Amino acid sequence: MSKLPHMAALAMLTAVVAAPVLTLPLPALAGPEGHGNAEQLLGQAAPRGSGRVVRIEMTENAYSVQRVQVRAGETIRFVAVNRGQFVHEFSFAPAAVHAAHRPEMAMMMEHGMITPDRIVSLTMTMPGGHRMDHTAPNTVLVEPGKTGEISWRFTRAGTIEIACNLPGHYESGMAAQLVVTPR
Ligand SMILES: [Cu+2]
Repeated sequence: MSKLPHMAALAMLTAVVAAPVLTLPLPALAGPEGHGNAEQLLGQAAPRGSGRVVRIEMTENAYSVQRVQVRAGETIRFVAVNRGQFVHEFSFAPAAVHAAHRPEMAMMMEHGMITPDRIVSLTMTMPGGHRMDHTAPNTVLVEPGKTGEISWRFTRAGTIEIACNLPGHYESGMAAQLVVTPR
């Protein structure tokens, strides 16, 4: 990946940014690719509000469930309630996709898009025109006291991971298994 001119500008603006973040290839920094594709996500988004409700509470730093099991062919309406003091993410993807997403989340916090207890903006245009965003259909950021939801139609069997990728949260155990059994 070539060094892009705006990355230099970015580095000057944010002297405190950790060096590893700046070495990320550009496509990993934003866009739905950073959150996985339909095959990896075992299905696709369904109309908002549709599906069987699976309710999950979020606190520091844990989900109220360790494992969610659904069946291929089902539409699930995940309702993620934040009962904690800080912003939490409800998102599902293969573990490797989450891992790739975590540096992006750290960068969003470093740039003030997200503070520990507030979502300032889900999109941001960087010097040079590169956009950072957190608007993929398989993830929702939820402020304290609020509820986020995702309706998803599962079409393939598999096991992926529910994770909060805010800095330090996954590392302290904010993850659960999402198992999709065959039809
Ligand atoms: Cu969290």
